[in-house]
Amino acid sequence: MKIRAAELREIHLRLKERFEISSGGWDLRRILLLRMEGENGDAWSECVAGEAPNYSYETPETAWHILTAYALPAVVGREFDGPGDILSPVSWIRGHLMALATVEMGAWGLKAVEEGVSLRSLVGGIRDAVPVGVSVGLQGTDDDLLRQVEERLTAGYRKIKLKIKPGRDVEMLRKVRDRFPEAPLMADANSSYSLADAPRLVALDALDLMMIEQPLAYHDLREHALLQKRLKTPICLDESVVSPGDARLALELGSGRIINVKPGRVGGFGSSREIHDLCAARGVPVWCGGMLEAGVGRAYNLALASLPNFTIPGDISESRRYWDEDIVRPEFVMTKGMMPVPDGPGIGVEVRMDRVEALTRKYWEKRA
Ligand code: OSB
Ligand code: MG
Repeated sequence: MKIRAAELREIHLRLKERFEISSGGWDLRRILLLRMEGENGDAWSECVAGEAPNYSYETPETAWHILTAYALPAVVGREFDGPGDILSPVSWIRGHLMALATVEMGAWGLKAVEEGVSLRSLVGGIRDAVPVGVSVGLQGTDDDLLRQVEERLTAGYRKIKLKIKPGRDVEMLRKVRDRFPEAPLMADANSSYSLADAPRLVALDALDLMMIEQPLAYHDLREHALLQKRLKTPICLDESVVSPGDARLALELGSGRIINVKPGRVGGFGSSREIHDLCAARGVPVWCGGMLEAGVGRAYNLALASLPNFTIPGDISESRRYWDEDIVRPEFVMTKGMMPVPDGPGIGVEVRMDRVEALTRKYWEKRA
């Protein structure tokens, strides 16, 4: 596969409603979109770096820098076997996995286009549709939260993830549980607790949650293992796992019993598949997380979530949960909590060029 040109842009896309987590919030997404041209077609990919360095240290600025100063100049004009070696010229770069994942995933998209197959079959997916959930941000009041949960359950979502932080946890979740005794609920703390808060977290065991996501510090697998020993509820790791090696260590230490795989966080589909496989071999389920992606990133997440060990509903909600209008056609819509996985060639949805052009704030390109 030869990369003949790369085109990077930053688009601004307003969320329908603010999304808030323990460490900050999003109103507007500033999304980097990459288009790579091969000899036989082109493919789009999306960078998931958030606007502030709260979830990860990466931002649109750092990703733009890594992509335009290093990664894209190193791949344009060169020949590769495929997605597995596309990052080999920049293997010396430390970190910046969200930036690099944009290129790696784009190579999967391009390979699918050039071979005339769907991304889903190229990556080894086995499902036509996947069960999906929704992530509900912190709300101003508990009544607002109850209304949100009701609306999402009525829409058919099969897992409701509630963001928590110290002071907005046990009592708030108990109200939701009392109102919806049977609902598939989980909580995500985004690293806002310490081991000293263990009693608060142990109190969550009474609420029949599917899991508690990333309660402790993003770099601390040891403390997650100590906490898991005290909790009945499974811990699910998000921020703490950025590589297959982290996943292996986490499972060996007992830091959690479930892993949320976000391909952007771990550097692309190659390491996502490795994490998927090593979890499958140990009987540990995984699910596909989200980073408030627009339609391009969502198409990649869906393809990944069609792999066999993605058995828990992912944070892959419908386009209309995020945007007034998505950047792809058709938009992502679910039926009874199941989202069809596109099966056309490549990512299986069309990028709406008119809309992308209108939303573009910054542009860069390089041709061989
Ligand atoms: O922790 O999973 C998270 C969004 C931005 C940053 C971190 C997270 C999230 C979500 C949103 O929970 C999931 C989605 O894309 O719907
Ligand atoms: Mg999370």
